[in-house]
Amino acid sequence: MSDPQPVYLSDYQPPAYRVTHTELTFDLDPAATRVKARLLMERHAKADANAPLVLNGEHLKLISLSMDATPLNESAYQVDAETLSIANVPERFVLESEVEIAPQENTALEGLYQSNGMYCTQCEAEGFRRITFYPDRPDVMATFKVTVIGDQQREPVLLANGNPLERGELEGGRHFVTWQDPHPKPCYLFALVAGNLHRVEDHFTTMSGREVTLQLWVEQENLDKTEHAMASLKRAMEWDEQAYGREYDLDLFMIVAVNDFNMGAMENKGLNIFNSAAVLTHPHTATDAAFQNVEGIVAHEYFHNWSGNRVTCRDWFQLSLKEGFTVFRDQCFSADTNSAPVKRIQDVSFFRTAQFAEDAGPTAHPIRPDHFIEITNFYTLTIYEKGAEVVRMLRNLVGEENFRRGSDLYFERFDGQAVTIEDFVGCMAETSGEELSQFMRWYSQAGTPDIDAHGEYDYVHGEYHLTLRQRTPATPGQPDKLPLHIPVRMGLVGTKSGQDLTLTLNGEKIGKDAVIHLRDDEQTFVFTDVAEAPVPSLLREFSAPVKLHFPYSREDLAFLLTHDSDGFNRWDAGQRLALLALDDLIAAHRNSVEKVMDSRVVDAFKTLLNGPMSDKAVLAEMLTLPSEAYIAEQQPIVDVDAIHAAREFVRQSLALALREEFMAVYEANVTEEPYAPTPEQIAQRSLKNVALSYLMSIEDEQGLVLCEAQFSADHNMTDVRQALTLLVHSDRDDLASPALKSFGEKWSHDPLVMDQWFTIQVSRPQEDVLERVKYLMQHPAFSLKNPNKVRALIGAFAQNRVNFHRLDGQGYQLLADVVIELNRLNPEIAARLITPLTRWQRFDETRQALMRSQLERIKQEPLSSNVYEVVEKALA
Ligand code: 0A1
Ligand code: ZN
Repeated sequence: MSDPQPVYLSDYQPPAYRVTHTELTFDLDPAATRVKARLLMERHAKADANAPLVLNGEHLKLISLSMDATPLNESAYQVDAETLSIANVPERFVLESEVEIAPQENTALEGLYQSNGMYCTQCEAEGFRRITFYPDRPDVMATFKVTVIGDQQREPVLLANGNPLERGELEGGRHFVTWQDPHPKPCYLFALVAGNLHRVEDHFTTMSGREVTLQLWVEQENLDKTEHAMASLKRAMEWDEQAYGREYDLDLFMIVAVNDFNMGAMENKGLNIFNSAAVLTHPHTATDAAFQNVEGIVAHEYFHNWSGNRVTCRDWFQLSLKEGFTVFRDQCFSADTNSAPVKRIQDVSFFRTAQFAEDAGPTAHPIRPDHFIEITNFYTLTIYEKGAEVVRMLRNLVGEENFRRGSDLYFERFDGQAVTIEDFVGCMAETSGEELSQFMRWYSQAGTPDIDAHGEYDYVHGEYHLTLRQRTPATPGQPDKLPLHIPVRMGLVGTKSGQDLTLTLNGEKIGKDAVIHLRDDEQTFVFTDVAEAPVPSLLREFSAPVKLHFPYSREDLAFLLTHDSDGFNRWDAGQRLALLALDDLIAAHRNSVEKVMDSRVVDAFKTLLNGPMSDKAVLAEMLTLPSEAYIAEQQPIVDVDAIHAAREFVRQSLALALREEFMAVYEANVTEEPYAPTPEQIAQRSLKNVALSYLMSIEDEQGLVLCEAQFSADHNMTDVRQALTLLVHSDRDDLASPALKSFGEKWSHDPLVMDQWFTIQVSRPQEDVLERVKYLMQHPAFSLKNPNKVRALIGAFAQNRVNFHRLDGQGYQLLADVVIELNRLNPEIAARLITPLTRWQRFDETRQALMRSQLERIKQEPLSSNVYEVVEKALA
């Protein structure tokens, strides 16, 4: 708790001793679980013969310790708060220990803890050291044999990684199961679950014809919420065989749902543990977005079996090696399974809002950081999502075929090993022959590159000159940046023909849609044989994670919106057009000038609404305005009230001008079909619900009737939630209050639905939200110990921009109060929750001072290393 010190990548040393085989016995008890460990250990060939053995261990009560069956007396070893050291050890030895731990006291949810009375574990990144003394680092890989002993009544189900080997009854109503995992693994992939669980079972035949049993373990009342996750798992298994040639490698694959979990899910070998929110679905309790999220997370964890488990990370600085690659894999899977353009639009839209903000703030870090205090603070959008963007660029640079050959080589060459990002990129370089050394800078430089683009059409020579200039802003600890290798996918769209023109660069025809490579600070690309004046379509499909600035006129954007052959850029043109209009309105609001709606935006929307409805999912995205958070990202100083007012004005103007169109779209997309999470149905619902939200923005009488009817029809959660949200976010409390009440009563038994009930209420724009948050914190369904509840209520409130940023500072104060309390209970969640306060530089001086004073107040507390690291950076 005092002045925690950072670890540096440059200090990496291979372990002096490794564990070749690990045997564990757990005698479960909520207050005093006994853990016996038997470790077969040997000195690393290159290690000094006098190197002491140093094991990690925290919050452990040591009961006994012996080496090669001889008990060690107390002078032979040393124990402090974090380690156990033994000065003299032979080259090979068997170390046996017994420790006591208290799962019921564990509110940090790292190591072995209890959730709803059931035992479960979370060991990534450094949680195993709370279970037993061990070299808790990913480059120590061992086979495991684990015996779990529990009470037959309370814990009829006893699970661990691998295959069950033996089971039996013991005295005193106890029983045991022994599990064996033949695949060497680092201890962060260890898992144990014990409790009164129920299962659904299915089977999968792998490409080589092996039968795998698939089990989903849940509490009894959730048995009817497992179908979609199971179906998603089977699709993911098949996809990984086809797309990457990867087959599952055990006879059993298990997923367990737990209510108390810090993150989404965890890829423990053969025994994935999931936050119940990331696995349970039912048409009446989960929205389309939740269904899609579950599919993606189930796939993500499954894909880790190869990208993460069979081939793992040498050290935690390499985290993006497994996470960036696996996110990229799950993105491609979801794109193949659902609507590819919509998946890309949604991913990029989220990325440009949240990751860009992270990259521009005080906690900005490279995809491969070079130091950290607390690794759990680095499970970030940069490591995950930017890491995935970099893998995507790599695939586009080397081409799909070389990428597949590169990944085959990577999995084959490094199977069973703990490796680095260089090993991964090296395989891609090897199979493609590409020079990737400049590209590697993406991994070490933080910050989002700005690209200033400028184009000129030379009528006389029929040439188009495109100049691109790149600059990556300074980030903490990195004042100067080198130029990156940036692939820019592009086309030139002829203003007469409305078609992509053939691109000729340096005398060579490169197609109508091509990638140009920006490597220098500034480069000019001269396209010849350009027969008509074009509008450039740049960074198609978001080919690099950069901010692209081009001085498009509104006419250019309206043109691209209808003519660009790239669906992603059509959507982006619409967003840019809306942003230009929003800019004017924000300025008008600030200057107290009357707001006037840009007719070009109305015309563009009208064209969309009257155009072909062939891709409803994309259309729904195109009709959605940039979020307040994304608009804020574009402003030099964020004015939350002006942004909110401007966006509402645009919504209402569009609704007034296009009321008939929205009404028609709504009616054309109502269906009585039974709910299914199919791309077709999801697209219809999104379009219908976007239309409804416009109608409700003007509290249109007919819209209100439709909204109430949609709520009462109770057809599926997507429709019910949207209707309830629109009612609650409207000024019609007379309609909203009874709806909220009946919903809350109906679902009081279902924690995942109650999470939604909390979120809907605290994200409304009205001024009473702060009081509501305080009131709801006392609600019996709320608990600070449950991360989902904290996210649903407090996290959602901090995203409510007009209310969180109240000028009296009470929003900030409430968040700081919660952070201070959570710092004791669950440091990992506490550290994540601070994020909105760390962005103080983006606001006006009054708010800056208020936000900083709350950070200072947090800093006065005795802090966990997690919270300490974030607050230090935020105030630096
Ligand atoms: N590896 C998991 C994410 C995860 C990380 C840390 C956790 O606890 C501290 C839990 C899960 C994934 O990528 O899904
Ligand atoms: Zn992951």
